[in-house]
Amino acid sequence: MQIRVIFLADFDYFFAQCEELRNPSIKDKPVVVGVYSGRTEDSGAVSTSNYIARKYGVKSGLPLYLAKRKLEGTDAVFFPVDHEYYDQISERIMQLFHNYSDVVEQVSIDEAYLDVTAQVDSDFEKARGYAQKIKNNIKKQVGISLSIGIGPNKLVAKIACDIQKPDGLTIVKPDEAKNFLAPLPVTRLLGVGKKTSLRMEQLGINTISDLAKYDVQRLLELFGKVLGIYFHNAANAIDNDPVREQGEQESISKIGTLKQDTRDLSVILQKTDELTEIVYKEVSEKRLNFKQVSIYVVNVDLTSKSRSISLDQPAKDKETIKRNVKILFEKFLSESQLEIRRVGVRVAGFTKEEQQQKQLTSFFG
Ligand code: DGT
Ligand code: CA
Ligand code: CA
Repeated sequence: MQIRVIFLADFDYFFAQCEELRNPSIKDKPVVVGVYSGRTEDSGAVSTSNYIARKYGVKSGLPLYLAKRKLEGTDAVFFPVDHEYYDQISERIMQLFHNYSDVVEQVSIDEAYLDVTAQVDSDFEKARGYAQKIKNNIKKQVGISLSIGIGPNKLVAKIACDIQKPDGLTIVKPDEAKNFLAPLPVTRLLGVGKKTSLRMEQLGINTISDLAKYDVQRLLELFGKVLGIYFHNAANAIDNDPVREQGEQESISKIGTLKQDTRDLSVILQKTDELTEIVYKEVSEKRLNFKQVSIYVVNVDLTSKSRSISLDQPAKDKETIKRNVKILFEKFLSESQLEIRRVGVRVAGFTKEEQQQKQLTSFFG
């Protein structure tokens, strides 16, 4: 198999850097971009801040009144989010990325994967120069600095990018990938949230290397087949997910085989919960909202059926998927006599989370 070279490009302190771009005089000051909820003058939270403000402990999510307090006595400047303007800049950079790769997968307003395997002939040394060229050109043409992580797959590229920011360039070659991940905490892996990491901690799994060494069979028993395999592969720096061009994707789905043919709802839901975890991981990574939840069923006689629910409102949370999957299966089982062999979970009808935010903030003025 050909060695892939994947870039993850992430724009530095993005919203705050956009504000610096149109007000160059604030560059040496703490800069805070906030979502003002509108109730009182300072109610709301920090969306992002530049690296000077971060030195004072002002980061995403911090209540604005606390940010003001921490920055008292400095010449800090505060801005309300201006999604339209950030979108324009984001789009210009995403367009430029297409000059450097045939496959650009935008994952959020300030992040994209580029598959540059062909452009650098699978050569990681060439990749370094190529990434530097992209960084320089974006800086020159748009005025925005960004960080790039380079790896043999999306998983490694993404984590590499986080290592050095801002204006970073981090390369992890295929033969270094496993060692690179080894000392990091398991929470660095997508899909390992608070609950999962606590459970892993109880099993003595703290670092990615602990997870990589953990008995696969046990992992499958503990987390189910789908998640177990994902955790094992991820910890071993294995990720075959291709970089997908934007707009290609209309749905995200996952299918699995039940341990035995059954009509037992709780057994079925145990499986679909596992599948939902994987589907949700991708949905949240891409910051998508969905408007449709579906199930897919393969019966013992190998006939297949699907059922869907359209949501009243776009949703983005795991519970909405699980709740609707349950409703769909309850109904399906009441209508069919056959035992079930395979089940699937699918979400579709995507909108981007940022578009939603834009509607919200424009509502608040
Ligand atoms: P970085 O990448 O660490 O240099 O800094 P950012 O600000 O680019 O952080 P990132 O990449 O996580 O997020 C990209 C943009 O998304 C950021 O500029 C503002 C927005 N954002 C991130 N976290 C939050 C949050 O907790 N609340 C809100 N409202 N917006 C956020
Ligand atoms: Ca960023
Ligand atoms: Ca980002």
